Amino acid sequence: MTTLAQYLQNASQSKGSGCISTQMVTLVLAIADVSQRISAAVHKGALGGVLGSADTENVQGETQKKLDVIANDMILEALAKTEVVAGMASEELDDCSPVAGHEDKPFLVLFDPLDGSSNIDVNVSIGTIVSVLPNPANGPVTNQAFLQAGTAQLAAAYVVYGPQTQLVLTFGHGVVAFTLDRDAGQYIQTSNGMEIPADTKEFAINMSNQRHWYPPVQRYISELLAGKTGSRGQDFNMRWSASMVADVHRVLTRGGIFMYPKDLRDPNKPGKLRLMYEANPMSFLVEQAGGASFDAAQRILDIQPTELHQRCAVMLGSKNEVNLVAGYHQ
Ligand code: P6P
Repeated sequence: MTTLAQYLQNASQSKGSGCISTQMVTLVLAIADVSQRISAAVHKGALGGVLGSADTENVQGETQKKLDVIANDMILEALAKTEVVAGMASEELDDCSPVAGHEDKPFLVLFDPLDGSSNIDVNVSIGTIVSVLPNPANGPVTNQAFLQAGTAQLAAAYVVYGPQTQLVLTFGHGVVAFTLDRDAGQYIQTSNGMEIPADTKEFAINMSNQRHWYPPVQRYISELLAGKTGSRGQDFNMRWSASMVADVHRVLTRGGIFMYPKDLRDPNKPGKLRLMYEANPMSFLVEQAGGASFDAAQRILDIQPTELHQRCAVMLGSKNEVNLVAGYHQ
């Protein structure tokens, strides 16, 4: 039974390329610790008086849930205390949040504190998504410092608050998973190398948007729906949790393709999901597990960001399916 602390300690002492710094150990332990407190608040639900709307809006113009704001503030406070973070950016904050006096610290951290928060009040799995970038450390921390391609990430993680609370993590040398032992207050390693099968029979997309999709997605999904009677010659199954963390965790666990494509509802909007703290960390994890992740034209991790909260289309998961639908876009 390896605890997260033991795993990180071993990784910091490994001689190979998988070695991580002691500062990264400090950061990940702080993320794990605050996620345990978020998990406790999530699982208390109505009994903790934390459900419902905060009656405020975030930069996306979305109504914030009380737990969104609580989780956001908990993470900002916890990571500032690590003294290894120069600044943070969050879905819930208009601009980045520099850590005063720490502009020379090694990490920039971006996060979606509680993704899928529309599910909070109906007791469906939600999660925290985290992306770690190097701090350029060339002066004060501004939004510009965060605008690095996904390939620059030093680490990516999510915590899914579901029947179990699980932490899934990569430093670029494979994907490991830990399950929270609530009694012991410890994350225990439960996977030493998550791998996404190259093929799948399961797809995840919000079918209510079907009439708005562009032709390549129309074609791809109609082939899946045709099943045995169509060109694919096999039946497919559909899942849609309306929680990216829950859907991506299923893909990492048993394969699948997850899609949130750009559509005709707003041709100026490249998609719904955010690049910096949703698509990039999830794409890093998916690629590290042997999957693929594209927007419509390119590998998501290669996108050069221009805005902190920019959105992108997402097609990620089992690489043979992602490559097939990406090919339809060419
Ligand atoms: P829709 C949650 O709001 C989220 O950002 C992702 O977690 C999820 O995959 C998607 O939006 C759900 O979107 O349009 O189906 O509600």
